[in-house]
Formats: sequence, structure tokens, C-alpha cells
Amino acid sequence: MGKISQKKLSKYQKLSSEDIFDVSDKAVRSFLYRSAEEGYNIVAEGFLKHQGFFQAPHKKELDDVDIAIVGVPMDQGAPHWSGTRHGPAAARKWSHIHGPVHQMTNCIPYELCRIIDYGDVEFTSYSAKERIGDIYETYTKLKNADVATLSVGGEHTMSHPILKALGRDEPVGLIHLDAHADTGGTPHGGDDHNDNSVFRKAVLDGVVDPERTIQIGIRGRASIIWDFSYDTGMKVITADEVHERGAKSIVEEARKILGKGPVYISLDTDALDPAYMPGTTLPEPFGLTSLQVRDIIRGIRGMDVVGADIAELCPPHDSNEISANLVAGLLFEMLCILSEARTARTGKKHKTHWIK
Ligand SMILES: [Mn+2]
Repeated sequence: MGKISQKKLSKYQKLSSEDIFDVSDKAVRSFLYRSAEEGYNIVAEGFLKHQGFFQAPHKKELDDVDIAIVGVPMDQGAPHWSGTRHGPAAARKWSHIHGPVHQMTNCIPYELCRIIDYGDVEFTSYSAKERIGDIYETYTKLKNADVATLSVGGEHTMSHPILKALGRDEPVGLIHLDAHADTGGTPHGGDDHNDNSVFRKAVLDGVVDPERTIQIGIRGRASIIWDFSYDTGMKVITADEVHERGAKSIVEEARKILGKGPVYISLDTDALDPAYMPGTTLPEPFGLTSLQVRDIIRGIRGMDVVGADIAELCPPHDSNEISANLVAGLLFEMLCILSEARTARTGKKHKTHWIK
């Protein structure tokens, strides 16, 4: 092979621009310039001006907000490893290297919705019961302000008070990815505050419709205690079934079961195999792959998603922070479909502004 010809080199030189954002897509280019002026740092290095989830502006006021990303550092309801209280901080840190443009759909959430990092739920007590009350109060405030939420735990106990606030006027359908169905009774000597009975409680409160619920990735020794799921008409898909059928077929079934109504997504990190997600409170082998989970979430695109969460990220047991990084990547997938669903629901697009 000889040298690259002068003709080709001049062609390449003409194509190369001095422009810092050498991007031909007009929408992407305009976002990159606008956000850079407002302090968003695409390189995500140094001391970031905006340290919220995905560099979203941090705000507590809820007027003019479409989506709040909220950390829930709840830790007391997980029976095995502790440490999920550190989940929101780890996911927030790793979120800075994800987004702002979806690589397949070109979705830019910040061009569709006014998104904020609301910070973490502020607890008023050390007691699990009181903390669950604090979560409920926070999400009631968000619901009253008509703000959709993307939440990061914290262990799965948090999803019950979130759903109680969110589903109070209209029950939601549920897409639940988890190793465990979390529809158990009340274990641990009658202690009612645990991550094992979250969705039984949500059904009994009338805020989740079990006939519009699909639980995906279920496996392990606890599988014998999920009668409530089957009895109430939830669709339970084991991890083995996902491996046999593939993500696409599972998504088709989920879309059929949930139909047109409001949808909530709840992802427990232990849905994933510990090989992909070591930083989880109760690792179960033979789980889903990162691509299966990503493809299932991508497949929810276009449904009326009104909220989503990821629970049980446990940084003290994370290896090389791969779990926090994966959680952040999956959160961005969720943020994209949540922003699109919000825009479809309200019929309005709003830009996120870092500076008023
Ligand atoms: Mn769970």
C-alpha cells in the first residue's frame, strides 16, 4: 500500500472543521452549543458546574418542572447486604458520562422536558417506618406539582411509598424487572418494612393493577413464595424464560398485557446476573444480561410511562464501579423514554435551562 494521495488528504482536510462541535445533525449541534453556554460540560471532567444526575440543574422548587430525578438513600429494609444508602451518590457520579443524546434514537431529553435533579429524599428519622413516611411525603409533593419522577435507590422498600403517591388517582401498570417478585407476606417477626413485600402492598393499596403487571427475571430459592403474584393475575416471567425467548418476545408480551394505560417501570439491580451487577444487595446467579435488560427497557418506548426507578444499587459491594456505571446507563435509557412519554402525554415540549 502506498501513501494516501494528496487529493484524498485535501478532501479530508476540507471535511475537518475547527468547530468544537463538529456535528452535522442540526438538533444535536444546537443543543450542544446551548447547553455549553449554560454550563453543561460534554467532556464531564474537572469540577462540574452542574453535579446533578446527567448534569441536570439542581432545584427544589417544582414550578415549571416536568421530570425530577430523585435519590432515595433508603437502606433498612434489605435483609442481606447493607449499603444501598450510597446508591444515589454512586449513580449520580457515573451519570456524568452518559447522555445527553441517545445513540440509537437521537432523543435529547433536555430538549423535550424541563428536567431537574431534586437531590435525595431528606429523612427526618433513623426509623424505617418514619423514612417510608418521608418518601411518601416527598413523592406526594412531586405528584401534587404534576412532576414525573425517575428515582434511584436505595433498596426496593422505597417503591411502595413512591407508587402510593403516584397511583393514588389512577392505578398504574407495572413492568418489574427483578430476581424476586417482591409480593411476599410479612417476614422477619412481623416487621412490615422490607423489600420483600413491596408490590403486594402496592396492589392492596389499589395503586398497582396486578392484571397490568409483568414481572421479569424471577429466579432463585425464593421463587416458592410468590403465590400472591400468580393468584392476582400478574404475569411472571422467569430468567430462564427470558434466556429462551429473548428480549423482543418479552417486550411484545409486556406491551400486550399493559396496553394503553399508565406504566411504571421498577428495576431491581438483582434482575441482572451478578457478573454484570455485583453491587446489589442479594445477588442471584443465572440472571439477565446487561443487553437483555437494556433491550427490554428500549422496547417500552412509546408506552405511557409515568415514572420509573432503579433500586438496590449497593456500592460497597461493587467491583470497579461497574454496577454504578451500568445503573447510570440504564437510567439514561429510562430518562429518554420517560421524556418522550411525558411530551406525548402533555402535547408540549419544554427545554431544560440551567440558567434562567
Ligand atoms: Mn426487589
